Amino acid sequence: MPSTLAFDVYGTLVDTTGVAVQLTRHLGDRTAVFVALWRDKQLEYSFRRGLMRNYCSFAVCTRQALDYCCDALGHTLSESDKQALMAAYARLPAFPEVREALERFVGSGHRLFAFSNGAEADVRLVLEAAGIADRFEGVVSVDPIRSFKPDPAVYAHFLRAAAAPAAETWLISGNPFDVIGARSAGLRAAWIKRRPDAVFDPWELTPTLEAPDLAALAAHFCR
Ligand code: LAC
Repeated sequence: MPSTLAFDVYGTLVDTTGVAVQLTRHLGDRTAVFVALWRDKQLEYSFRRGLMRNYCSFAVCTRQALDYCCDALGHTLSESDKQALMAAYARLPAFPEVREALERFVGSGHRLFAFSNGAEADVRLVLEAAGIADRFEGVVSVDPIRSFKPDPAVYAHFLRAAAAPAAETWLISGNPFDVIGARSAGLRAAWIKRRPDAVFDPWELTPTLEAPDLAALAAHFCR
């Protein structure tokens, strides 16, 4: 039965650790620590702004998190270095299996959407740079709601924007907080467990499905 599939973008379709290539020049063997803190802070800022009802775009969360990491880890980067890093964030690479897997989902009649904290124009640029924009029927951003995942309002916004019933809609995400948010809002959700040692939050809400990557998930959805 064809479903409506809401693909999370950062950490699910594109690899946020792709910025490491750019950062290694500046940070050497401390790159991995910086990249992980940058991602954690970016998400923390989005959660806090959602709770505070003090919305700024996800790009602002990303940039402020970058500034935080430089201060916290004692790295001085020039404004042009920071702008180059932000530009790299707009050109993150797709995970290797993504393109082919998306093709399989489309070929099986599923409706595919990108559903992200990122503003629509930013998400479109990332998908185009990764060469996967043409796979999606649409891009749904949290931006019109002026809040972030996992606010239930943004999952409700997705269902309205895609004109899809919750019972036939799946969130597909590599981010456990996103999967839990979607489950809490009444959607089904698949967790893409990209690292064997990744831990899912031990809450009462669990993924409907789990797969190591999108190719494995496509094998389940496209029999
Ligand atoms: C997104 C973040 C959660 O794309 O990765 O929505």
